[in-house]
Amino acid sequence: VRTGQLEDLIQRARAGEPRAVARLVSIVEDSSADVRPMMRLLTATGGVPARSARVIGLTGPPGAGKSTTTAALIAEWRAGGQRVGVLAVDPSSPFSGGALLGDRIRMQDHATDPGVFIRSMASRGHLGGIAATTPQAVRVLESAGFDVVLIETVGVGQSEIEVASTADTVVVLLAPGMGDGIQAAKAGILEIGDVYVVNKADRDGADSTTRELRQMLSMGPRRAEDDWTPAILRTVATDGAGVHEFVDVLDRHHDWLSASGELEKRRVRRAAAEVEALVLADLRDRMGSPSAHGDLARVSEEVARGQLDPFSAADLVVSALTGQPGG
Ligand SMILES: Nc1nc2c(ncn2[C@@H]2O[C@H](COP(=O)(O)OP(=O)(O)OP(=O)(O)O)[C@@H](O)[C@H]2O)c(=O)[nH]1
Ligand SMILES: [Mg+2]
Repeated sequence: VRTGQLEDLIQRARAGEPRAVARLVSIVEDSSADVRPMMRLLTATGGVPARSARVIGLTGPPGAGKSTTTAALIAEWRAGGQRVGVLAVDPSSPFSGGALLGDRIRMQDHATDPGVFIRSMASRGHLGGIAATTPQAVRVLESAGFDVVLIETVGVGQSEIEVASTADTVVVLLAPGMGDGIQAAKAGILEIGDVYVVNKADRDGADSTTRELRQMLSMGPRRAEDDWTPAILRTVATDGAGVHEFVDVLDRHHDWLSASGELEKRRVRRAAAEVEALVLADLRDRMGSPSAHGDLARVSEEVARGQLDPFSAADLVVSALTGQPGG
């Protein structure tokens, strides 16, 4: 794609043309060479403003009802006239589409609404991994004028924490009867949530899951008086019960973020993580070059023979990679 075509795409995306938005998100997802000029253009033309979109991360165990909840949230936001972008990020799969087909089916009510953009993304193996690609996709949606961007990701492993922390507001969604749901969700998840949702409240065990959750959260670090206290809600995503209250809590959290200055802090922190991921990806990339391999082979022999210590060897390789003195 030439610069002129990129500019044209960006303009059409801003005008709300779904196909142009889809093209731009694909450029991010494919880590194509166009991603650099695109990000430059988006920034230069004020396309990534002081961030007008609210970014909400939704994570939780497989099958807890994240996609059903997302579909219910979309309905609420659309009723309020907001444009909604959804990124369903599958951290475990190098392929997009297949594994998340269920999501498309669940959200298909919204598939023909031009005010809704839904994309399943797989990011493993991409430049900078999830930590870099997700925020870039968010930037595209923001510059295309979406009011809310929701990132859904399965809570397995460490990656969901990475993805969730791309968001302004992090929602952890649990369901009863998932085999010690909260234990399984690990302590890590109990530290990242601004809002906790016990979905499938129509099922047995919702009470005890809520109780267990409240107890575990109360054991967390003491909070300052004006700090946000994580909210706990119950929903039945399949029939919409509790979803209205959920939207209210998300609004309250957004207000708190803005008023407390936390919004700005989180965004700077996120930008730092995004840039760091790109730096590391760049170094890893350079490490793959023949000359870096040559350097590595040379110093490795010296390290193996006891002629060079491994730290000095690493410094030599790093300085060759970056053209700067390492260490
Ligand atoms: N009874 C009941 N079933 C629900 C509720 N919410 C979702 N489900 C069902 O639970 C199943 C999983 O829902 P999904 O929305 O796909 O869950 P998910 O968390 O997105 O799943 P993954 O993306 O695969 O991790 C579906 O069969 C839903 O219909 C609920 O509140 N009550
Ligand atoms: Mg899902």
